[in-house]
Order: sequence, then structure tokens, then C-alpha cells
Amino acid sequence: MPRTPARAAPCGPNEGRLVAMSSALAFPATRARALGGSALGARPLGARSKRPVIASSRPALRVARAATDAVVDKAAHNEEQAALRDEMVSGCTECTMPFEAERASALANAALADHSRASAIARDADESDDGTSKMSLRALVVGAETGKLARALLQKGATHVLVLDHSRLMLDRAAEQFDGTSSSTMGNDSGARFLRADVCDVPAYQGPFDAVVFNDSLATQADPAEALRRAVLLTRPGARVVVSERESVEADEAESSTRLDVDALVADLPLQSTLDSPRLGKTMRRSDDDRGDSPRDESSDVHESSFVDLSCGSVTHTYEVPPLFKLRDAVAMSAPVVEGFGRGSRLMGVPTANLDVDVVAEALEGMRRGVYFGFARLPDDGKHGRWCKCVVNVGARPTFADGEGVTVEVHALRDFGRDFYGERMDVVVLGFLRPEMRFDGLQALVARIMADIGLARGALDDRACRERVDESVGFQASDE
Ligand code: ADP
Ligand code: RBF
Ligand code: MG
Repeated sequence: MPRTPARAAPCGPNEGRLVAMSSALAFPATRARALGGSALGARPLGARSKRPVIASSRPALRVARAATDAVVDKAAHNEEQAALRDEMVSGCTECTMPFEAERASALANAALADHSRASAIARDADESDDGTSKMSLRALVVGAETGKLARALLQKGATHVLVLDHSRLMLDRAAEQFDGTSSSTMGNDSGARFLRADVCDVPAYQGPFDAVVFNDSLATQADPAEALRRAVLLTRPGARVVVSERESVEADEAESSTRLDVDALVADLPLQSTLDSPRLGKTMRRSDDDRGDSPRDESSDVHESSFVDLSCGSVTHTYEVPPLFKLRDAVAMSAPVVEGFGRGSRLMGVPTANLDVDVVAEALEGMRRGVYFGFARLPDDGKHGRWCKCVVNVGARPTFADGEGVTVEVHALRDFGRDFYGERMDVVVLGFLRPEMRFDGLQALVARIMADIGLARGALDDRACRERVDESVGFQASDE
């Protein structure tokens, strides 16, 4: 049962005021109202239960049905959270939350400091004639609080900050940190935006994010594990994910022991701690050179203990989404192409050559379920014997209710112009893109697969990646 934020009751009358900050980048508080609403309302259940109908001679793909009760519960939970937070804010003229400014600054540092993208943006700004950077750094803040965190993020290099909360009043309060001189809520203008929405409902086009901060909000999510997973899926490789939960100063042992086990929640996500060791008050980032002894799939390299900083009344964990191309050793597979569950993936526009899992069992041992990229070829086909880029899904297809067990599906980024069932396919897997997840329908899955393909193309075009492939696997990839 997620705890409620009763401890926060942050505001009391007449003890100083939130200072409205002048910023040409911000939106008026009323914009939070204008933007909010749709994502939180109770969903029409009928929309959930519609299934795509796919013609097939074999059993049609069936989209797994979400548990209707869970949907209702989540909406009710979110409304309850909204009401609690609205109540917290209403009538308050000032914030008495301890260490509010220090905490905002520390969290913004954890999310951005030492961030390779932040450094690149600073360099870019330095080099440009007018000192303004052409690059963007997008941050997602889950939990508006007073808006100080959004402001600190903008001050420390973020160009776009999207602030989410269930409470309209909380969003309005946060927006007061900005004077609202900007009239634009549209387009790609930099600045802070405020959205009344659940993190699981944030559309992909709002990202990808370079930093996500759960601002004392993870424990109060309807499903913290799912919220984290969805947030991670909105990130860009190399992004920072910061989870900070307030701890009251007088927290007793019992309270501390019921603390959310964030390390356990991220265990199945492609995140790694930014730390070598859990040192109080200090974040450290391992350099690439230090990573030589890491396990084969570094994306699963989550450290037991992550950064715990109680200095600002919070427990803060900082993780990094690994940059692409992180498999320490390429994984080579060679197996006959077998029949899959039907023509589903081809009808989705993404035919997948299913490899015989018995043949690749050994290679699969060290691989987690998820989406990978690499190169593939049909060695016995004179025309298509050269390596071409591919994406690979190793998983159980949780979006569909059409079969069990792990399959290895390879979508080659090449037009073969024919089927090749029964032929041998060689695959070299080089990097991990993301964990497998259940999507609400075909459309959402296909949209994400298209994004996967884009990321894979980018990574595989990278010269360092290609050179490494040539060295370690001993082949020359074609330019396809
Ligand atoms: P199945 O469910 O039987 O795997 P799919 O709809 O996934 O059927 O189609 C996969 C088949 O399509 C592969 O086995 C292969 O013969 C063919 N195919 C054609 N082009 C490609 C491609 N670019 N990538 C993968 N498979 C392809
Ligand atoms: N299926 C899922 O249920 N969840 C996923 O996250 C998922 N990701 C995929 C990513 C790629 C690049 C590919 C090629 C397939 C993915 N699939 C996923 C598998 C998909 O469901 C499968 O191809 C069809 O069900 C046909 O077997
Ligand atoms: Mg297939």
C-alpha cells in the first residue's frame, strides 16, 4: 500500500513567501490548468478492451487484456492523491518544507552535474557566437512541489523541463516560480511546462528525456515499479534517473525500514548506479576506463547500494541509463529461421525472423529479456550474405496472449523480397536498447519498435561501433 504524503503538510501562513522568479522561459500558472486534465480522468473502460483484429490463417494475435480492476484502482488512487495534494496547498502562502532550496539544488546537480549532455550543451553554448546553445536537454520532474526543482534544473543547464503532478493546485503553485511572461505552450520553446498527468501516461513525443527526477513522488505512485519503468522508457540513452524520497527528520527505525527499496525496483531496468561506493553527500561517476571488469551486459550492472543522501532530509538514488552499445562482448548466434506465432509481426510492418531457440540456448544464457541491436545476414544466400543492421527482441511478447516462452526475433533492416524460413541466419548482438514491456495495443508497440529501429540505426552508424565490430567479430558490415 503506497504511503500517503501526510508528512508533507508543507505550508503555514505568514512565514515568508515564495518569490516569483522572473523568467522569459516560463508559462503562467494558469497554463497548468490549461494543459491538464485529460490524462488523469477515469478512462473509458471500453477503449481498453478493444482488440485489434488481425486476419491470419493461424491463430490470430490476441492483445493481452489489462486487468480492468487495476485501471479503476489507478484512477481512484490518482484522484485521491490529487485531493490530498490540493488540500496541502490550498490556503498556503509560503513553504515551510525543510531544506527546500538546498534540496532542489542537490537534486538538480544529481540529475545534471557531470552529465555528458549538459557538458556538451555548455561547450556548444561557449562556441556559438551569441552564447546560446542549439542543443537541448530535457528533464522530467515527477512531483511539482514548490517548483524550485524545475527552476534549479533550468538554471543548471536543462533547456526544457516538464513538471508532472496529480494536483492542479500544486502545479499552479510550482508555476508561480516563473512569472509566466511567455505566451507559448506549444512547439519546442525552451522553459518549464506543467502537466496534470500520471507519469505512465506521458506520450513519447514529450521526450526523450535526458534527466528524470521523482521528486518525493515515487512511493505515492499507484504502481511505483511501473511508474519507474515507464519513466525509463521515456529517456534517452545516457540519461540520469534520480529518485528522491523525503525522510522526516524524526524518522524512527520503523519508518526507515519501510522505506521504498528503490534498488530492488530498478533491478530489472536498464539502469546502473552512478556510484562506485555509497558515500554520503558525494556523487561519483565512474569513467569509461574504470569499467573494464564489468560483466558482459553492463546494462544489468545495478549496484546494490546507491547514493543515499540524508543531508537535505531526503534519501536520493541516482542512476544512469547506459549509453547505447554497452554489451561488453558481442553475442554471436547462428540458427535456422523457424515459424513464429503467425503473420502478426509482418502485418505490423515488422517481420521478425524467429531463431530456433534450442540452437541458441547457450548464447541466451547471459542475455536479459529485452530489445537489442546488431547485425544479421543469411550466410548461404549469395545476394544477402553480407551483414545488415538489425533489431532483436529476446522475450515473451507480454503485449500478446498468443503463446508462452522466450523467443528470439530478428528484424533485419533490409528488404529481402522473400521469405527465408528454414534457412540459417547469423546474428551478432552488440547493444541493449531497453527491457521488454507490455504495451496497451499494437499501435503503441509498433510506434516504440520504430523508435527502437531509429536508435539502432544511429548506434550502428557510429564509427566506433562499426570499428569495434570489425575488430572483435572479424567481419565487415555492409552500409545497408
Ligand atoms: P512469423 O510469426 O512466422 O515469424 P513474421 O510475420 O514475423 O512471421 O514474418 C517473419 C518472416 O518474414 C521471416 O521468417 C522471414 O522469412 C521473412 N522476412 C522477410 N523480410 C524480413 C526481414 N527484413 N526481417 C526478418 N524477417 C523477414
Ligand atoms: N513485444 C512485446 O510484447 N513487448 C515489447 O516491448 C516488444 N518489443 C519488440 C521490439 C522489437 C524491435 C521487435 C522486433 C519486437 C518486439 N516485440 C515486443 C515482439 C512482438 O510482440 C512480436 O514481434 C510479435 O508479437 C510477433 O511475434
Ligand atoms: Mg516472427
